[in-house]
Amino acid sequence: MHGLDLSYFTGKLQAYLRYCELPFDFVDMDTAGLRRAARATGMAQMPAVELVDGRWMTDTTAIIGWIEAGRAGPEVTPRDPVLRFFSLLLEDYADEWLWRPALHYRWSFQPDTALMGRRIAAEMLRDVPGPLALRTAVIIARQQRKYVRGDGITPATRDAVEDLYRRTLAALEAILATRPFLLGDRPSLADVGFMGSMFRHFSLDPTPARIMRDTAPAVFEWVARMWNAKASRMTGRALLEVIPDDWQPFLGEMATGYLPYLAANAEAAAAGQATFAATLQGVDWRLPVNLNRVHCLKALQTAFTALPPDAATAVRARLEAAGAWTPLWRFTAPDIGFDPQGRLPFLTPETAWSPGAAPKRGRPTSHDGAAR
Ligand SMILES: N[C@@H](CCC(=O)N[C@@H](CS)C(=O)NCC(=O)O)C(=O)O
Repeated sequence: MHGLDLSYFTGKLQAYLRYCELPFDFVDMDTAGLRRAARATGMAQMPAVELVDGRWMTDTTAIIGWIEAGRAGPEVTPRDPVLRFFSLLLEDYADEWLWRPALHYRWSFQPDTALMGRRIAAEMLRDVPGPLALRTAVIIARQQRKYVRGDGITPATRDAVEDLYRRTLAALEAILATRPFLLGDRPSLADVGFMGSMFRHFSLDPTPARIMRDTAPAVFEWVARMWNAKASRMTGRALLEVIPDDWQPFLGEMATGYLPYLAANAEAAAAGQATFAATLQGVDWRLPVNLNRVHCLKALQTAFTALPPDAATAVRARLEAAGAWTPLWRFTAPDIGFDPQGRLPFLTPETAWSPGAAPKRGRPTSHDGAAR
């Protein structure tokens, strides 16, 4: 696995592979390593997985999906189609909707910015010439431009970003007071999804880590429990058979925040816009169009459409009760030409985008906007 010891999605995939006890070598990316991964997968993002047969994989959700489909039995994906749908939904929500607060805490608070700027400069940018202090300043400026100011975070929206983190901790804390993992006595895809933000960002960056230690010690403990979990020690332990009521706070956030955001983002992408305005949970935002998240909406809509009839009825009823059904379908995700042959996680520069799709400069790594 090529990645970085401080990266959101690298940490998520490491936690999954460790849990499944799939052996891998970890290669710390430098800028040449990122370019090499981009040449192999068509995506300048981490982590990237280089298999022993020479094939490369990108995108943690797709990588986990491919591994789960190829094993004797899935390790974290529930077999029941209703639970599977909601686990995918929660994984996607955790991946994408907690990204903004995770990046905000890392790049808006001085101690976090100084520490992580220096670490990225010394680790990822170790093959870039120039003094460490200059490399640190360059990476801090880039991250703040892209992931703070460029992702709609202003004095007017900042409280909403921080409130989302605190509400998420409170919801997780309540769940973990009653059981060791989010869907029962062993980890599921939902736990893997939340490891992205909770592990490498919120439990380790100084400012959010202090909030976690002070207000959500059970979440702090769960992060370590997930990191140390091994599937071979879980025999006999079960997942719940229905979506628990204590997932309701997340479904509520999806109904009022994440899914309306995905719909507005997809609509703006279809109109060819670079940014869009949206009012979410009473807060006015100006946000960059994110093509990766058009793909996320499409994947969720496709996952629903593929459900067997009984499961579709049950999923719809639960989404309607949470107010999440209407925003899920408010806008049908347009075809943006990403992965036209359905090859994920085995993308290459030739297959990642259909010819004539998004302008080259706007093709996302993953969290890039469409046209910055
Ligand atoms: N959807 C992708 C997201 C990967 C991703 O966004 N990785 C981040 C680091 S955690 C990245 O490479 N960002 C590139 C950048 O900041 O330019 C996945 O699940 O693997």
